[in-house]
Formats: sequence, structure tokens, C-alpha cells
Amino acid sequence: MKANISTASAALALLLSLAHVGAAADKRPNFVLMFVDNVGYGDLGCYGNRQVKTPNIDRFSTEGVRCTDFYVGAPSCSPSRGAVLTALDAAIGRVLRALDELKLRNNTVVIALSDNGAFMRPGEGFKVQSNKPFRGGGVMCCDGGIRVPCMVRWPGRIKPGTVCSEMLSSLDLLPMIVHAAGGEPPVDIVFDGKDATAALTGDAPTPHDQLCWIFRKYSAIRWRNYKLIKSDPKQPWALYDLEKDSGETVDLVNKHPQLAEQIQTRFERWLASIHGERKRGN
Ligand SMILES: [Ca+2]
Repeated sequence: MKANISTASAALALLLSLAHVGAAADKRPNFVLMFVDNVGYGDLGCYGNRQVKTPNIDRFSTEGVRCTDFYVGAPSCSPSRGAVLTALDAAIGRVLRALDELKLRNNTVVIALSDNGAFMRPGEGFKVQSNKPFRGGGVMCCDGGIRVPCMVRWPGRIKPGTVCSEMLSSLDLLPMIVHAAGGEPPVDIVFDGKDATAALTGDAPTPHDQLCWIFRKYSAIRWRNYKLIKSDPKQPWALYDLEKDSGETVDLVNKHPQLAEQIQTRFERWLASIHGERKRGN
């Protein structure tokens, strides 16, 4: 096994989103958003991998905040990202170097995250990947499919070396970027995400009580440190305490049936609310 991320299916995908600041007096920051393709939680050195060498990303992870409880909206590419440009840890290093060379570092927010967990398909070239310590991978709503590496470098706003363990979502990036750019999100559109800046800087807890997912046959909700999940509508729900059992191995439904029911009600309310929005034509 060649322990090099460039040989993994975890080809790096870059989505560069540069919001240029026109006037010199304008202090609004630039943004670079790097969506990395299929990188699992345990794939990067800064997330505990001891085999894959990711020196540029590891260094970058110490320059801002590294998130431990960051989720994407779906465990697969197309719903999770819009466009990609494939190419590695070296490519991220090149982007960061270019920002330094252009003297844009101090006025640029750089966000790097994976678009979904690594795909667990040994025999198809995917076996070098890791979602450790989580279960499952791409196209599943176990944490291995949806909880991903995410790092944000924001000079002057986020202290280097910060680790954020608040539950956050890729849905939070849009409101965060809009606010940081001095704007306000449109009021006639319902955004599931919330500006996560205060959580990233360590000044506030997560803005979310819960995050919910529906993907193919999967349904899942994380409420606080609990995860309620089923892999198929015909299957019963399973309940896990992610704080004690991040690998989702011990089903607590029989031990805490009332808690499971309360969280299930939360999920059903969320589902009804998104169906309601569709019916209203949003
Ligand atoms: Ca992907």
C-alpha cells in the first residue's frame, strides 16, 4: 500500500471561491473555500493518521481552528459540493503559498473541508482511506459518511491552534461567509445553516440543537451528543451516545426508549418542516 494521499481515491478537490475586495480601504476579507473530495475523518495527519503524509494540511490545521464535530449535509458528492478541481495535499500547499506570495494571507479566510467521508470499498483502491474512529463511510449516514475534517484559518479572528468540538455543519459556511463579507443572507429564503463564527472562535456553543439527514434509505439525526439513525425505512431506529461511543457500536434504544422517542419526534418534526417548505414552493 502506497501511503500517499495522491494515490488514494481521496483526490483533492478544490473549489476556489474568491470574493475580491475592490477598494483598498475595504477591510472585508477574501475567501478561499477548499472542498476536498472523499477525505475521511481519519485520513489526515492532523486528525490522527500516522501513515498518510499530509504536511501542508497538518501545518494549516495549526494556523486557525480544527473542527472535531463538523458535519456535511450529505454523505455523497453531488448534494455536498457544486464543482470540483481535482488535485492533492500539494495543491493545498500551493494555494496557501500563493496567498503568502500575493500578501493576501492576513485578509483571507481559508476554509478546507471534505465533501463526504471516505468510501469504504476494499479492492477498488479505496482501502488506504480511513474514517477512524467512526463507523461506515461515503453514502452512509453513520458518522464515517458525514463527519469530516474541517479547518478554518482566519487571521485576526481565530486564534491559531484552536480546536472546536462544537457540532457544526457545512450548511453554516454560507451564512458565515456572507456575514464576514459584510452582507446579510436573503430574508425570503430559509437557511438551515447558521453563522458559526462565534463557535469557531470559542466564544459560543454550537448554534444547533440538532442536525438531520435523509439520504437514500438512511435517516439520521444528531441531537446534542446523541445520534438516532436507521439505515432503511423498514429497519428500527438505533440510538448511540457519540460522546462515549463515537464508533456507533452500542445501540441504546432499549436502554433509553423515551429518549429515543423524543429524538425521533424531533426528526419527524424536521422532516415535516422541510416537506412543508417544498409544498409552499420554496
Ligand atoms: Ca465526494
